Amino acid sequence: MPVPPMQTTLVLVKPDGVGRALVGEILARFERKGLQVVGLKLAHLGKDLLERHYGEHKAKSFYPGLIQFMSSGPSVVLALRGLNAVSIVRGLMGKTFGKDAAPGTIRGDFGISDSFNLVHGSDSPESAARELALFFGPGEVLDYPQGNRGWIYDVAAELS
Ligand code: 3AN
Repeated sequence: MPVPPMQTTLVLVKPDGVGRALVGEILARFERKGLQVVGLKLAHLGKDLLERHYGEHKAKSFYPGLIQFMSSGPSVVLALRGLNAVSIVRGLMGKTFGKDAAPGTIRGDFGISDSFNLVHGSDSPESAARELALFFGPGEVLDYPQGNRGWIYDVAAELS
């Protein structure tokens, strides 16, 4: 069966998501959409790694608080794969601030805060490649068959 062109993207369930016991709920939304989990770990992220990850925000006023928050407890680090995975994840996450995010999105359904916004998702394929290399070592992102792919992508119809 042909495999549609796939993207892999980096998602973090941030310390507020872990602390509020929303990991299962958040991961379920990505899985139910049809994205494949190809990397997953729980990690207490260090400041050095976070400073590299959030380097583009270094000059922003919220940066010290962001690093403090993100290093305050464990996060779940995910690699998710699927067709258009980067934009699909961003859509499921919702707008940056919970108070603005639409109902039905993760941030819209579970938060109001600007700072504690539950999830991170790479904002472009280029960012995804950079971030996946930051958070996952060799062999930690796996290639394996997606059992439900025939239903997710209607591969038979693409053949006809
Ligand atoms: P997104 O995560 O939606 O891509 P970015 O890239 O603009 O948003 O911001 C990165 C992170 O910085 C956000 N997820 C949020 O945690 C934090 N952040 C952005 N703007 C603010 C702000 N004004 N106050 C507090 N935290 C912020």
